[in-house]
Amino acid sequence: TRKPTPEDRFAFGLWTVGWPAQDTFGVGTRPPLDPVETVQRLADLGAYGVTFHDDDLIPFGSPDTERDRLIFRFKKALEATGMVVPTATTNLFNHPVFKDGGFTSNDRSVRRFALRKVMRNIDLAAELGASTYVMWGGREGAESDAAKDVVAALERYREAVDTLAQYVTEQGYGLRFALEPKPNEPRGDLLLPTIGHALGFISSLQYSHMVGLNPEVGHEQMAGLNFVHGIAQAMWHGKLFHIDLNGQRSVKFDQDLVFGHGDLLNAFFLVDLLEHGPLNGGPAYDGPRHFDYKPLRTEDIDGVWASAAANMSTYLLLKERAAAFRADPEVQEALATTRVPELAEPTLAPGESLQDLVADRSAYEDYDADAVGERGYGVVALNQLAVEHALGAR
Ligand code: 3MF
Ligand code: MG
Ligand code: MG
Ligand code: MG
Repeated sequence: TRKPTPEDRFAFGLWTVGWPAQDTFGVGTRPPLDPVETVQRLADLGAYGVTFHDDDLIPFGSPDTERDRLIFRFKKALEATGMVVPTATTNLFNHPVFKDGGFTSNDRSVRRFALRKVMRNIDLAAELGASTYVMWGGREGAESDAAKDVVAALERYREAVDTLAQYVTEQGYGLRFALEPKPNEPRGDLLLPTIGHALGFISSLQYSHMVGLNPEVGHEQMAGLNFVHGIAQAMWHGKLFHIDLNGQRSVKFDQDLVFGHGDLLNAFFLVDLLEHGPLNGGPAYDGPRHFDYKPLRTEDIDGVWASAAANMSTYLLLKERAAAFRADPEVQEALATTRVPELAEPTLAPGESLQDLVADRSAYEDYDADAVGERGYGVVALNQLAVEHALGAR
């Protein structure tokens, strides 16, 4: 195992370790956790940050005096431990009022209530020094194609995000938004189901410069997608503002397993990409390493803290393995064989015009496509080197 330090910038949502493990088929198996205890325990384990939905910290409908009291003791725990709040978010999915959505409910009064609920927690997020505000549209979706005008819903979603960005701008808060895509669950189909859908949506915003993504490992994998590819595209757009790390075993219900307890090899390449940036150079990820997982329902409270530690240890172990992979001269050689560095070369030469390309007989008329088609890329050998590094065999 590896023990983290605050410099590793590991963060957890209050709702992760605090999940009492109720599910669709059974009641909770653990008592609720006090957020103050969570902050202390996570600090002891070496995390640097804690994140929350408004309702994780202040139960829905609490009177103002109770709200003030809960915030006060949470702040004291942060001060005592040195823990930070890098990110906050809003619960727009638990209360029955949101059963048809928050920003995209057919009921206009619900949409207005949702906006005000978010604004209120944005004020708290700014006060606590958060720099990212996450928005996961848990109830933004439908089960029936008859009951939701998806085009109108997207228009309302856009209105909501732009209105909140305007609010942040006018208040002078140093916050950016990170949208979290998910294909389904709890709704039958969710809006902004994947990284790609969300990127397209962001480009339609008036405040698009303030809005990026908070992709979650399991969410893309629930859609059968390659998470590393999704993260690479988010990076390419400059939109990887935040990340939710966890594990998922294939296309099924949202498992929220410990990081690395799903597709371990994809997790290895993910850590490599986050820590080192793309193979041919480019910025690494510099945000919090945030875990959004659920301790298994089988676990007692000791198992909860063991699972929190497991997330961080697995990340650090993969980070070590990824560093060894990058530093290995055999890997560098294998990368050259597969022509990975060549992909960084522009397809047209510097200064080459379109006319030059059309006139270049070596590019087409004299090109020996059959000979090039016969050549192998050595991908399996390279991949095996990665597997051996991931297994600690090199
Ligand atoms: C659900 C999620 C959410 C979001 C959270 C913060 C409850 O699958 O992943 O966790 O991450 O709302 O954005
Ligand atoms: Mg999940
Ligand atoms: Mg999440
Ligand atoms: Mg999730």
